[in-house]
Amino acid sequence: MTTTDLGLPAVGDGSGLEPDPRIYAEELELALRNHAMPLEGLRYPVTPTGLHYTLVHYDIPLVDPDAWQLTLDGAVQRPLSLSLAALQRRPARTLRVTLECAGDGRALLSPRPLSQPWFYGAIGTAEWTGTPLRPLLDEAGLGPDVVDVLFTGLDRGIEGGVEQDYQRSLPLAEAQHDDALLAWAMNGQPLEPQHGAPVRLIIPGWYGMAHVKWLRAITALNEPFAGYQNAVAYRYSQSRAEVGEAVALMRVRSLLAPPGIPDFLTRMRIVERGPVQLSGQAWSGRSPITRVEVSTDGGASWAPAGLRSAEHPHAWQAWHFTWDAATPGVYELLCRATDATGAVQPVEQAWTARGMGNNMAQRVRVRVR
Ligand SMILES: Nc1nc2c(c(=O)[nH]1)N[C@H]1C(S)=C(S)[C@@H](COP(=O)(O)O)O[C@H]1N2
Ligand SMILES: [Mo]
Repeated sequence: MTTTDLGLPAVGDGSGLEPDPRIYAEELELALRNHAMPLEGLRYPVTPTGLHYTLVHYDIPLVDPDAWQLTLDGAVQRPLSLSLAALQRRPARTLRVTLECAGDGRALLSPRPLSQPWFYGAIGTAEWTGTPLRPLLDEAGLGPDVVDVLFTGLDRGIEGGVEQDYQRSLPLAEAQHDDALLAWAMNGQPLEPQHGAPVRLIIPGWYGMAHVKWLRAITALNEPFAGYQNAVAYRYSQSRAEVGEAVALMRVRSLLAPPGIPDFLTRMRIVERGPVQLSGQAWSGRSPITRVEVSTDGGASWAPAGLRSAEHPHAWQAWHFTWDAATPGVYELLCRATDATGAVQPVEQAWTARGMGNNMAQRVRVRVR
């Protein structure tokens, strides 16, 4: 039997041992450090910064912005070193981008992979301001054999028994994407410590793990990066031993803003009979949302919702639906989105060993009174 970093049984390791269906104290501790967006945050087109989810693998580093330097080196002709002031003198852009943690929904899986136990809401949308990455790569002069660009954070820890700086690479074409930004502001304010101050990468469309925070180095590589976060942690596989496919772009997904009022402990929603206005958001990595459907009978039947067009191509799209809740009783509501590639959210979640890319249709229990 193998164990996780916490000394708890690892899921899907072939040992046949399943974790306790109850949440472990270690998972609760992670959940308190890394908060989700309360789902009422779906009512805002741009998530207020304090409501945006956060995920930090190790510790939030203490960084002096005046002493901070970003290096750009590796397989380049002219290595660069930039201060924050130098970076901020460069052309700036602001992009509205939805970020989602690839592990969102992990705690709904059975057996439950042991990690940050997200249920819903590892999600948020912000206006990110920074300078485009591509001109910097051009200035440094990428070598002819570059295939990957590696982003290194100032945070360090141990994961899967491996001591490491937090590092993620992007394939060259993604690092050269027009909308890849080195961002120093979120919603018009300097980045807060938990969101990567003073500078983080924003790579629209990718799950959260690619948006490296507390950036200290960018390194052009002639070989694909084989570090832990790329090669081991963020994979779709049926066991921890299996390498599987790399986690990359956000899968199509939608969420429902909580209707009515909640019961404090169970979070069951209570609404009055009659027409109920339902609304939410829908998004997909690099593809606009073309359809959102709502079910008010546990998935037996579906009806189309109204959908806002994708004015901000990297941000979620609002949807709305009027439910005629004529008869008192308990109902299960679902919403599911379809994107322009034809990808649809599943109603049942396919299980993976690390609990990544969980995009099944959300279920919300509502009592009509
Ligand atoms: N340096 C560094 N960058 C990081 C992480 C981290 O732990 N260290 N976590 C990643 C993960 S898994 C996610 S989901 C996003 C979360 O970004 P947020 O906390 O600003 O929402 O940051 C990513 N960038
Ligand atoms: Mo994440």
